[in-house]
Amino acid sequence: MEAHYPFTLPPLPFGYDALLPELDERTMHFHHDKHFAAYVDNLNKLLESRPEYQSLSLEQLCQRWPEMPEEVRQGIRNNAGGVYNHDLYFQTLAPTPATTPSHELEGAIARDFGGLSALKSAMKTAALGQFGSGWAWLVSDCDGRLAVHKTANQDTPLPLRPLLCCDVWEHAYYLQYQNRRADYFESWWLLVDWPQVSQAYAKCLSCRPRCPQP
Ligand code: MN3
Repeated sequence: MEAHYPFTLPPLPFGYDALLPELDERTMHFHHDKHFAAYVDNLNKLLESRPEYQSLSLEQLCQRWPEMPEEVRQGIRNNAGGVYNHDLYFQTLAPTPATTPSHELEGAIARDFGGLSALKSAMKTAALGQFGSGWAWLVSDCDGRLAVHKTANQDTPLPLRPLLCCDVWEHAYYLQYQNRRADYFESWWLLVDWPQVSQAYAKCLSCRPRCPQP
């Protein structure tokens, strides 16, 4: 999301029932229209009286909160992150059956993890190992090397390039899966929009600033 203040809620890129049976309509409605929308509204409210930050992009807001005054710092951190993370989350879900990664991404996954099933295991370990609310991520560095990370709350892995994320806040699955985060993860994995993730990786390779060489 390249946008600036005022941010708008991107529409869900498919119908609310399009991800059944893996994610149900009620979960999608609350997650997108209530939770995601609240992050957008709260971020706009925080920025309303802060013209000095209104020209910052979402990615800049996600990375520059540590230098902001205390009264807005935590709010910007939580809500800019909430907008950024949910934007990627909904963009990288697709109605089943999902296809496979591009040749280029598949090669990078084989090189950096040993294959798609090893990547899935690493993502699952991150998703299940995140204590409390947070996210599991597939990221690329500026040289195209892939890694899996987890973040707490609404923190992002920026400036690493996020390619794919699994929301492990209870609001992402509790209505349908209750406490069964592992079952939700398995369902989420079936919904990954690999063409979208591959496109993000290709973009990352084409405009990367090279990592500083040691
Ligand atoms: Mn969420």
